[in-house]
Amino acid sequence: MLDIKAIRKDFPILSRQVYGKPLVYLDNAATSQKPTSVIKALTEYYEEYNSNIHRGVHALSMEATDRYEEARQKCAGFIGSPIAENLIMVRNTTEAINLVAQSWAQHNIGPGDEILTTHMEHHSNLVPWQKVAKDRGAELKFIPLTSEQTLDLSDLDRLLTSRTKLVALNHMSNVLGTINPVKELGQAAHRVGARILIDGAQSVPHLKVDVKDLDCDFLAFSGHKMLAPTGIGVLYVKQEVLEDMEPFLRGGEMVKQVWDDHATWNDLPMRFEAGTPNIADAIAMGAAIDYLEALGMENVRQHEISITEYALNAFQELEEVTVFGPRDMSQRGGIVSFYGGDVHPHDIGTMLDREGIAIRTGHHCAMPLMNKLAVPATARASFYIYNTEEEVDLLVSALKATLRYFSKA
Ligand code: C6P
Repeated sequence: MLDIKAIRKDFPILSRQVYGKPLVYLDNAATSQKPTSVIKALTEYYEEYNSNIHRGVHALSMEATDRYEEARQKCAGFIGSPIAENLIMVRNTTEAINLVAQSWAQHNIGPGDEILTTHMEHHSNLVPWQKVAKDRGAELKFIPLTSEQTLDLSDLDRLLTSRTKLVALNHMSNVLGTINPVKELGQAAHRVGARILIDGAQSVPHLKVDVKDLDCDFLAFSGHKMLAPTGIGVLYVKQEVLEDMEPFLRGGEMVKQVWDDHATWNDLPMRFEAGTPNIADAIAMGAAIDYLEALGMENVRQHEISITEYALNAFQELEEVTVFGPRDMSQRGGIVSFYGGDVHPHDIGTMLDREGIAIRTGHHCAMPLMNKLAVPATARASFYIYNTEEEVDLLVSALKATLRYFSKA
């Protein structure tokens, strides 16, 4: 069990007010808030040992290098990778997926090959594959959705064939909260000789994700959704695949030797980290992982199951509201997207904001999914370790007042 009261004290921003009301922050799927320990890790770096890494012989540089590599180790431990060198530090999930598209897919996917994805992807895990398919003469295929907005795998044998070279899907949908069976899909992909990329942007912050257990080829995630600063993320790549990848960006740090007309590549993972990396934010991500590990990811998940169930029950009172995603909590995370009848999600978001309640509204960078759901946009509340049932009550009563207001308008 999480001690939510104690946790809330670690997040300075949670004590601020918005329009004179206590902040109710329910936009965690967009980005999470940061605890004091993460903010402190950032200031400590700049105040005490700011310097470039992997190239200095002076004390500050060696200290910063050690802390940066320690952060990589912590990220590796967090996702169950026995080897830290299999992790490439990037800016975010989007960059991680683009790295795979450029460095692996452009060289391993050819004419007539297929990439299998789903109708519930964030644009970050769709648009790069559209480009690969176009450049390489390959075809994009989609696993359809069931009426409960889970993946419909009934036709998987037809969709996944010897032509499939990559299965790319999210572990948890940022709109529906649906948790996808990525382990089973990985096994199915491997049976036909395909690789699997898991977009872990919404799962790694909220569930125990273990790359060995999932046996995935690629896992991408962002620090900013899991208590770390913006501008830092991770791409995990299975060893045998990593060795087969071309560099992404070219320049300093990623080379071993350079001549006038050619160069050789540095060891892994530096080969994929050209230029000065985001040192401060990587170190602060290490602090974020320490924080989550101390809570225990099982406890994080349990808390989110409990608060999401509470929210789903409370939403049943709102007859005019459609809630998306599966009802079974074993198949969903702490994301509740909804559509309030005749009231546009942006109006709902604006009215809730006046009550100090931060939710996200819009297409959530998942336009093809909006088309499937036949809505222009949704409103979305998303929970994390510091959210309480009282905050869900505030959300529901503000939502009731909003719907009442618009029904009179
Ligand atoms: N979703 C949301 O509000 P970046 O922006 O690169 O850190 O993450 C991209 C991304 C990729 N996949 C999934 C499943 C995601 O949810 C996101 C980010 C945020 O839903 C911002 S659009």
